[in-house]
Amino acid sequence: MSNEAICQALMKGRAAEVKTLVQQAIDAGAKPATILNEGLLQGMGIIGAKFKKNEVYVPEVLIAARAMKAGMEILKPHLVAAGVKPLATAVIGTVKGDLHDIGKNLVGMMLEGAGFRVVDGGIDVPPEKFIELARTHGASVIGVSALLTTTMTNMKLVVDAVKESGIACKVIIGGAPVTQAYSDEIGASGYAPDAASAADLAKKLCAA
Ligand code: B1M
Repeated sequence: MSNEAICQALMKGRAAEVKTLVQQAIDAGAKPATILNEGLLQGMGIIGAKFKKNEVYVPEVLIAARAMKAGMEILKPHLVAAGVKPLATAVIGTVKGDLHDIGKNLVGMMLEGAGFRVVDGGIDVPPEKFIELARTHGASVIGVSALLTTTMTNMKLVVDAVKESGIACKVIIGGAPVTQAYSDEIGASGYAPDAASAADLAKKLCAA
């Protein structure tokens, strides 16, 4: 019951309520992993699915993600104490030369909502920084965003750098000018049209 309440409050973006409900669930002896999976991740998963179908929009996703963050602040120490590990680590960033970060941030939130640990490299990220972050943090996935037709070509440099480095890391790409055909052309592991699909794709690639 309390996980359902957490899920509903998260979907409505009620950060303070999510915090209180998570604390109450912990005090009542609920397992941290259950609160995470059946409360927070469940709610974020539903928001992601609705976002894909255009049933909710960017502002709703942002406030739901903020509520998720608020709940995670309370839950994180309990997850660590219980030895609950994230699904995998994803490094994200906007490609070199590109300063747009709103879509990239959404991708990060959806990945976190799907259970990933996210390392955000920020904007204007050169290929060697993606590699360094992936190595340092043991990432399984690198997510690259591009919003400009003039910078999307730099995505190939990231794909090539990953191949040359020998790290076992999938590269997924996205952003307004990016297409599946472009992903195929540059040899990326996959393309996603929106942030929720990016999280689904990352999960699929990590499971494979
Ligand atoms: Co810029 N800009 N901008 N801009 N800007 C666009 C992209 C543009 C289409 C506007 C236009 O002309 N109509 C145009 C690009 C044209 C082109 O290349 N074909 C453009 C331009 C030209 C420029 C400048 C060159 C303008 C100038 O200075 N002359 C300049 C470039 C700066 C640079 O990057 N070097 C520039 C600057 C800026 C601002 C700084 C002012 C600002 C960015 C602020 C910021 O990001 N913090 C800005 C903005 C806001 C935009 C528009 C208006 C909105 C972009 C956005 O945030 N959309 C944009 C026009 C538009 O798109 N309508 C435009 C919302 C966001 C949620 O969508 O990022 O597409 P998006 O993310 C989507 C999907 O693409 C996907 O998921 C999200 C949805 O779920 N997705 C991924 C994104 N990353 C993904 C990664 C994945 C998977 C999916 O896997 C890893």
